[in-house]
Amino acid sequence: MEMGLKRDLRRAADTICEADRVTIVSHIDADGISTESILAQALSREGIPVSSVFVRQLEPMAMRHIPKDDSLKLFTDLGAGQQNLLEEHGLSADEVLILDHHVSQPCGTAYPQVNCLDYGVTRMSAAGVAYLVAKTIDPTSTDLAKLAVVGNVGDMMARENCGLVGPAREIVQDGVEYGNIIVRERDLNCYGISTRPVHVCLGYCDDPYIDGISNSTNAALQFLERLGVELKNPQGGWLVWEELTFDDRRKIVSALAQQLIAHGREIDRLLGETYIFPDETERTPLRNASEYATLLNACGRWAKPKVGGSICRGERGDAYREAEYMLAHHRSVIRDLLQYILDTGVTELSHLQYIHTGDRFPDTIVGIGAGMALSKLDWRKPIMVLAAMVDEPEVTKVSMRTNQWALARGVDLQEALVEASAGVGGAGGGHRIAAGAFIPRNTEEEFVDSVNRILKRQSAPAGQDDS
Ligand SMILES: [Mn+2]
Repeated sequence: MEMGLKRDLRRAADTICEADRVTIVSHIDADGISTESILAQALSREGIPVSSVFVRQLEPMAMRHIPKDDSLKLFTDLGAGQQNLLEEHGLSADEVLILDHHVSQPCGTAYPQVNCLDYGVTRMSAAGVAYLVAKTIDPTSTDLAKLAVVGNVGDMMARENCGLVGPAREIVQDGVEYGNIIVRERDLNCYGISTRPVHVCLGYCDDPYIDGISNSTNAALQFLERLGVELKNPQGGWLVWEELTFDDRRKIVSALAQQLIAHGREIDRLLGETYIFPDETERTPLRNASEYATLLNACGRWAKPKVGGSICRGERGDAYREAEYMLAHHRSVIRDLLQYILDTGVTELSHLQYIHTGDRFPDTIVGIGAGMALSKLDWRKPIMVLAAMVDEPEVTKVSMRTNQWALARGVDLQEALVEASAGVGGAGGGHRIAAGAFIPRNTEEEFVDSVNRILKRQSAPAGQDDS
């Protein structure tokens, strides 16, 4: 590991261990929830009193949830980009510690921070940083690596390379050695390997897009039946991918590869690493990292991050049942949103496509819908979804998504939204591939045009005048 990162981790561990009590302020997504759980458990084991606050994002309205007391405020999966807000809130450098993986925006106060981006680690999330801090506090806490893998996968850190890489991959190894993670290398790169019948799993798979299979569970079933693999258990129930024999999995994968090649598509995204948790019940969403992350995201989306936190701490009773219910609800609302976007259609500009969903869907889920819709629309153009916020009628929430293809051509949504929102008196942030903003409602048109102009500038070849 990079020496500077190691030094920052040691410093963070010392700061935490010297604290009389700690308040964790974390984000409500899978990464933020698993991060909070890793740290809360690590601190409890050291006998340090800890309480937690979850926020949708660190913005002025959210600051009132942060207690004015003498506890160490541990900002996790957020904070790096909002240091001026901490300063405005009157927090001093010695009562704050930031553990984050988002782009840092320093301010007058030098807040201590561990940020993997500072060391060129772009494929690790806050849960990875939190785990490394926990392991620095107590090297035997490798049982928590599993939650770090959930957070990393939940934050799409395994997407680009079809598996975790760098320090995030080293964390996987800790879990393998502890015994609560099994790595399947070159496994099917498809969501739902532990809970969905195989044809459903394949029918919903769109990365890679498999002609004649993606978007049709019926066609997927016929495809599988032709291969003569065993799809049902002796009781007549559908097997899930994880339960298929090695030979049947291999037979299906090679047939899928042939199908991709026959349609002139790349096969490089067909296989990926999957992370299975042998200590969890089979055929549940807790059984692998990506489904576990989705379960936690569902808790966050319905504003119940602490339910997710209980699950991360091992609760398998009421909290688990409640999360399962939210997961089912979550999927159906996202399906409705996706269908709404496809039915209504987007407005196309030269360098982006957008749609306004009004107040039909919770603003917290429009980003997910945007990402899903992109693969079914013109995937070359980034998609923007604008949504009204029920509790703040003067504000519009903006979510944007793009893909690796556009990133390779210079697109940077984070930059575009930060710049365009600043121009209309709003605020934006995120990542190159997925970003969001809050803007005054009466600036929507101007904002959309401005983002389009910035995207045009970004995709122009260097040196060429794009005027
Ligand atoms: Mn994160």
